[in-house]
Amino acid sequence: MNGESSMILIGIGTAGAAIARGVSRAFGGGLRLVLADTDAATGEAGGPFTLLGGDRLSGRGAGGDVVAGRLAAEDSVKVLDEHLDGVRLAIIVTALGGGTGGGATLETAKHLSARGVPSVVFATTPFSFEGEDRQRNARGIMSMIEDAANSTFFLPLDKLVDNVDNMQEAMRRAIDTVASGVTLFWRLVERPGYIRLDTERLRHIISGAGRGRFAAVTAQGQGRASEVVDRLIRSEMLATSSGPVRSTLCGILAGDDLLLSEVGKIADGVRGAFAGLTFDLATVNDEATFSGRISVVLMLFESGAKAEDEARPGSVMSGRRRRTKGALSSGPTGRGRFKNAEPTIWNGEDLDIPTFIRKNLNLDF
Ligand SMILES: Nc1nc2c(ncn2[C@@H]2O[C@H](COP(=O)(O)OP(=O)(O)OP(=O)(O)O)[C@@H](O)[C@H]2O)c(=O)[nH]1
Ligand SMILES: [Mg+2]
Repeated sequence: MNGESSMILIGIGTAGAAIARGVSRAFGGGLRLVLADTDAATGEAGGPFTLLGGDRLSGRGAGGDVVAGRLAAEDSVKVLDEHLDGVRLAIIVTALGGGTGGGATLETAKHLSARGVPSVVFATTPFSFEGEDRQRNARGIMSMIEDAANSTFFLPLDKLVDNVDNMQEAMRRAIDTVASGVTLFWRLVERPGYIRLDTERLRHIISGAGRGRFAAVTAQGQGRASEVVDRLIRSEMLATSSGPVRSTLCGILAGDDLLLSEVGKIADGVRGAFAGLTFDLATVNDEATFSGRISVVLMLFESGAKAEDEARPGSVMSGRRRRTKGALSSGPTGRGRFKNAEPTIWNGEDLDIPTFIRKNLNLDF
């Protein structure tokens, strides 16, 4: 674990902790990590662990009861504080549907906000085959989490794992997808590439971003820049719209061979298809991991940046977000005809999966 990092990954609930553990492994342990669950068994699977609601639930989990998960976290969320020294950005990873993932994520995001630590939540939502109760659990808590956190990405498992009703595959996909989003934030904050996004600007984007959608695609070889744009336009993950696009954050992760013409092609293609009111572009250079390949992480946010007074350093991450849904946007275009397109498989590999996961590489920071 890297105690110097200003970013922490918090995995909440049983599946949330498993996803966070997988993401952390993809980083070769270079990420601050804490896992929190009401189920003591989660702690036995490894990683720094905090038991929530010990007195109330005796380490047996919330049994699918969101209220129990919330109360458990209310009792004990402060125990996370010992992990928060020097933290400037918290990424919460969870799986909605059970009691802890939803309830404890809400309380954790509120607690972080009270401490002035911005939070980005990546949360899977249940498969439809899991049934109405779990869907209801998830739906009931989503907007509350959205209000408490600075940015939220809800990732429907049905879409993450199209045509595969297998939990192992779902877990792998969830890990890969969240890992690519976490990679972008981590690198932008700690090791930016030659097109930098000022850290204050990043904090500003995150602070008022609201609900977002994101997708990550990877391609290599000649034409890789056009290919990533094509595949982003086709991405089911970006097509789930509950509101117009307000701001767009595009991160290009690549090795030393990244050409400026490729950056231009990707920026133009993405801007053309997913125009929002603001468009931010950044590159992350990592020769060891991305050599020969380009990975593009695209985040579309439906709310705007905060009002300027809320965006001042020192106040940027506290206070309530100004809701700007429905405001000015040209919205996403051009996905309709690609809606049912298959993912591109190259040499037997699904290039949607981040390289460092497919190649089982550790990111060495
Ligand atoms: N990707 C993936 N998702 C899973 C897996 N197991 C459960 N989930 C998802 O995670 C959701 C939440 O389940 P859990 O993590 O067991 O619930 P919890 O947050 O621990 O809550 P309680 O057990 O009620 O305390 C489920 O509704 C599923 O959608 C898995 O093996 N892989
Ligand atoms: Mg559980």
